[in-house]
Amino acid sequence: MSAMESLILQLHEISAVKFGNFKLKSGISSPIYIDLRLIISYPSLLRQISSILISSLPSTTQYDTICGVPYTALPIATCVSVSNNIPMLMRRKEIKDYGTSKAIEGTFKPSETCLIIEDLVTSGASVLETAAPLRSAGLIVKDAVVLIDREQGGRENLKENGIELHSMIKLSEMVRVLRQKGKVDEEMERVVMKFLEENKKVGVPNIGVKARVKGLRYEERVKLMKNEMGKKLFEVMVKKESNLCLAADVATADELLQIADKVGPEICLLKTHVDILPDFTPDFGLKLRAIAEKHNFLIFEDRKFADIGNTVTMQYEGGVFRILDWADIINAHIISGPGIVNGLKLKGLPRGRGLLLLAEMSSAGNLATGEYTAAALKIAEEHSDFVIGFISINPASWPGAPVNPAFIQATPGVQMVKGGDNLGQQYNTPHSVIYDRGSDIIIVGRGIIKATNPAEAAHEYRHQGWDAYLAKCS
Ligand code: 5BU
Repeated sequence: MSAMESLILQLHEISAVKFGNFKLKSGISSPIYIDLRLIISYPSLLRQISSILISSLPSTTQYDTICGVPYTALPIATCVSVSNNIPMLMRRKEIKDYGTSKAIEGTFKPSETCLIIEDLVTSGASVLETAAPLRSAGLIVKDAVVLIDREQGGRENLKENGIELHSMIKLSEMVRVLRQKGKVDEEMERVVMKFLEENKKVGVPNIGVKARVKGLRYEERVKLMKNEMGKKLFEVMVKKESNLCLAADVATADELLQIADKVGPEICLLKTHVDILPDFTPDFGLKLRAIAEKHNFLIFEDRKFADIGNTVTMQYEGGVFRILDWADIINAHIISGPGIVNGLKLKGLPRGRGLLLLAEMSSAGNLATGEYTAAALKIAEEHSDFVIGFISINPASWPGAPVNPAFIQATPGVQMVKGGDNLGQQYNTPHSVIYDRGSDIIIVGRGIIKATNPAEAAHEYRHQGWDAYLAKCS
């Protein structure tokens, strides 16, 4: 008899597997019920489960720590931790409002990988509930291992959220073994198999509408950021209590320098479209940098590079604008593939610059969605020495959200009232962008530059953006 068969028989023996008619948490009636809470009363069984759980993982699975899904998987995770000498973390179901009020207990380093351990997966919702606070604390969650997979959509739901499910026992296999060993009759096997066939896909409640996760403060996130310019941006944000970026789309370079000086105290970042300035001169960069230094903000040229690696190196460094000389941060589309990042990095990294990838856009009908957005995230992870984050619209809705908090999310399409212009721009409010959509920086253009008093308007946007950030962290 294989170890797995023996385990299945023991689970049946202790009545952790029952046949009959049971109402599940999701509301549906099931002919089979599994209660793994019982295993703590059988230490030798718990020990067997823990050792098979780890040995059943593919050898390529990497993890630095493990975390059990509360409550049933906590003793399993503890046992795995102790017998394999793997550090463990614990996720609080209820966050205390005194003391440290941490969602995750235990020590870990940012960017470490955490393996989730679960007893039973149906839709995968509980695994996702545990993955969310781990991810927002900066841990990478890519795999979950489960004792029993009920084969009701959990694997697929988790995959959509960037988690691969490894299961020791599939429910159908379990029933087959119990039938072979004479523990259930043919009729019950048929009923259970029919039930599994008919209930293959159980939707995750609220999938897409992710539970709100307390945001990590910028002071913590700066420690996760690899790129020096990205670190500097977080530091400026903290120092100035500002997550406001001005989109300085004014008519002339002169006007730009004037508004930069007026609005400078309110912003962490100033965004330019240098190719719209008719009076651009080679000393523009120097002048803007002097104002940036005076008011302590960074400069972001919204160039949206999109060509092959070799071409963008020249566009970045050369031409009339010589963007590399004066822009702290630039951005790029990923339509041409990761070569564009390599090209820009070649020039930008030695100069201490940072790159934002366009993962989403604000305009109606744009094509930067779904797999495109996911590809941007993947490229960013692979180039986190240079990529500091994303231009995004609703990162809280991305598969696998919350997105790695090492990355900064900057969102255009922001005004005090939801709406749009007549050329497809779509606006959301500072609060909804920062609090609901999980962004970090609001990028505001016409909301400020067309205001009667731009400095006053910027002051108001800064307050709204910062208050939403504070609310998100509390
Ligand atoms: P507005 O005046 O607040 O609508 O200006 C928005 C700015 O952000 C403007 O400079 C755009 O070029 C920029 N932008 C955007 O609106 N939407 C996007 O998806 C991207 C950039 Br990327």
